[in-house]
Amino acid sequence: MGGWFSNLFSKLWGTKERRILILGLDGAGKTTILYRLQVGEVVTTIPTIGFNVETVTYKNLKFQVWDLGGQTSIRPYWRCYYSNTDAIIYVVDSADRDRLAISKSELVSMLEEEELRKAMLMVFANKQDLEGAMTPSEISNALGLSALKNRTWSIFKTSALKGEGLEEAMEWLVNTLQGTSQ
Ligand code: G3D
Ligand code: MG
Repeated sequence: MGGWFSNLFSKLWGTKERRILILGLDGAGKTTILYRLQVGEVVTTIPTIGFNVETVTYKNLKFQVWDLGGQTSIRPYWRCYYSNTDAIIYVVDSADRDRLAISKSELVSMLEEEELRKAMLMVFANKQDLEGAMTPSEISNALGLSALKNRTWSIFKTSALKGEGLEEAMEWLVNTLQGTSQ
């Protein structure tokens, strides 16, 4: 069990389930992040419609991961996973300039979902270790984050590969979730 994780998240232990979605285009680094949390077994399920959902559950926390983008026909099925989401971690490959526009449109359509109205948003500008990686402010501008209305959000620079930036980001998550407790 990752020591930093349980120390950090201990503030949130309780009976209330906390649901965190980790989303973004394929290749952004979501699965790597999930494993980096080192909170236990990652369980992969393939709902009948055919998209992989990776889940890690630890105490009252549940992290769920799937890839956005690609087939639009499966989109309605994502809704099954949206209810009671506390936070969305939106992962962007900071070196993938070509797909940033697609990443933005996926983010925008996801945030339109009624069931995600209250979920806070954390954007991970991932792969900061790569040469030519865009800065968080470039990514923030490209995603139009400053235009978000009625949404608690923040952006973090991370390198899931090197394990950098994840703890700081998770600290923000815990503190912000704590502020919305009961
Ligand atoms: P996904 O789950 O979002 O689809 P993955 O993405 O976690 O599978 O990561 C896709 C590839 O990017 C993997 O490489 C992974 O090692 C790499 N990756 C993830 N995070 C980082 C990062 O911060 N920096 C760098 N340089 N690479 C990263 P492979 O080679 O296994 O496909
Ligand atoms: Mg993956």
